[in-house]
Amino acid sequence: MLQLYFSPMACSLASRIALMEAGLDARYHQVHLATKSVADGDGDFHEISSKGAVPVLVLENGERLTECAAVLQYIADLKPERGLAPRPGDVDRYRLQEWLSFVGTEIHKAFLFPTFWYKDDGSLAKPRARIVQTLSVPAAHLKDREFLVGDRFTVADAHLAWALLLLRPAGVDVKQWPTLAAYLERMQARPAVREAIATEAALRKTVAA
Ligand SMILES: N[C@@H](CCC(=O)N[C@@H](CS)C(=O)NCC(=O)O)C(=O)O
Repeated sequence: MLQLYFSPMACSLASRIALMEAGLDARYHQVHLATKSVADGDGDFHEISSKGAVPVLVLENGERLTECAAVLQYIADLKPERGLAPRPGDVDRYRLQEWLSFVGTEIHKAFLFPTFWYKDDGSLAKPRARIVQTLSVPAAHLKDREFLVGDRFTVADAHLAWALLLLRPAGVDVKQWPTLAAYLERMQARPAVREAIATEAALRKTVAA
């Protein structure tokens, strides 16, 4: 069975959403990122991945895959009939990679990561200013589209929906982009997305308690 190392509401949530949208069972291992420990294992998360970051997907053959973009596409390709990624060779497959890269670098690493990991000593002013311009890109793209790529839900939507969910705790109101607010609502109305978020939000509360 596939196994996913995750931390509640971290970027690994997109992988949980993808697994659920694909209808794939997995064993989930919760990681405490601050201490790099695995809740149900022998403890040291660095023994699972030298990167010390989630997601880590353990494949059926025991290989480990990291990086949201790779993990999400791998999951999508396990169940091509679900249409979670366009087929390789289709130009939309590269559109999908374009969005996965954009979310992972321009939104996650440029804004969410520093906001959650570093103290605001003034150094967050530039990322905060830039995120407004960054988010105007998917906002414009989604003006008359339901999904990021093509006309159906893909793993790129799982990735963006996760990033948008974290805007509020990061102090940014998604409502300033009505198309993004409406998109996030649509994504959250999907049963798999709703269930994945509810599961991790509950775990997050337990961790915080
Ligand atoms: N480039 C990686 C970034 C993964 C990442 O930064 N994950 C965060 C959680 S959202 C993490 O585990 N951070 C812990 C750390 O970097 O120490 C990816 O796209 O998967």
